[in-house]
Amino acid sequence: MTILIAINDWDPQPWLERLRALLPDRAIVTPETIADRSAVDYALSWRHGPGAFAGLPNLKAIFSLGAGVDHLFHDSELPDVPLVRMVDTDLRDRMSEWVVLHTLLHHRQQRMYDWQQDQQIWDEDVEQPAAAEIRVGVLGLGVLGADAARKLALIGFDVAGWSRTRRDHDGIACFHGEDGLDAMLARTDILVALLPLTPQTRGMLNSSLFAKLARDSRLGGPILLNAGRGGLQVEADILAALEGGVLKAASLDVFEVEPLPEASPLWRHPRVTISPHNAAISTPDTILRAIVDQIAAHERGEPLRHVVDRKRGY
Ligand code: NDP
Ligand code: OXD
Repeated sequence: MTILIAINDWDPQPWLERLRALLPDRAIVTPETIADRSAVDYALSWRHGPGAFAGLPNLKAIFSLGAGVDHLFHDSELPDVPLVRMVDTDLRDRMSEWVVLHTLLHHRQQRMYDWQQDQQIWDEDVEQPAAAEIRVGVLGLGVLGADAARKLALIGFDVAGWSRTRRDHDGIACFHGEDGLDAMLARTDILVALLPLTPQTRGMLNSSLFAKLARDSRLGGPILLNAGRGGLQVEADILAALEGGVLKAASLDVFEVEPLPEASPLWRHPRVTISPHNAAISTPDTILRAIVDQIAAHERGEPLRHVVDRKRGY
């Protein structure tokens, strides 16, 4: 059995080393070292180059090294085999940490206190609303969104979530479909985007959506958190909304173009907090263990789990 691993934008070396350690009896190849294309059974990808998986007659499945699979669809020669996305507790917990961190950063007005510290200002009189007074709306109630929503609710926030199909989660006000979106936005002070990038979701974080957010936030205006995908957001609209008071602040982990170009005004915007697409990083050990387990189960005749629905795009 040969496994082909194709990685762009991340250092492939730790992945190769870990995979070889986990599967010492298997041939592990890259697009550059592949010798016999007919020997490849499984392929692992993070933003693989177009055509990297073409002409593999015995390929059984392609595994994404991340939860998102939009990167796979950039390849017009993607073979017609099952695509498996990453579902992993480590990835899930890391994402929830980012969401909780940034929700609290805005809720507790930490950027303002950073500024006050810099200015040596001691001001105890700034209003601190309780978590229960802050309405958080999570776009996407999948593996990551549902966990983040649950953890925010545990802290005490008034949490709602939105999905494509109906979902029910205790303690979360659940909305779905197009009608459900407007209803959720109207009761949202902090909007958290954890949607996959699909033709339906591309560009949806735009001026028209921001205008539907609640205007009576105890935080002084709506706040956007996006750790889903940069393609969900229209950055010119975010900047205009910040300037026009439609948004109060934003925390962004993902961008239309990554790395975020030096010239982007987002870098220096005083009310934008940036992280470099690392809200939930994939670590070779946990991710590859999950994939190796799936391959072993598949070889025993068990069905693959977390298979992507190509029509839905996630
Ligand atoms: P899931 O597939 O488990 O969940 C996706 C959720 O989005 C589901 O609730 C789904 O609805 C909903 N959804 C999809 N399309 C629509 C739509 N058109 N309208 C309404 N709801 C929609 O994905 P995960 O939770 O595992 O991951 C979400 C995304 O997070 C990934 O696709 C990836 O882009 C991003 N990500 C970012 C990382 C980072 O470091 N920044 C790390 C990992 C992931 P339904 O429940 O009805 O299917
Ligand atoms: C992912 C990511 O999709 O890291 O897992 O963006």
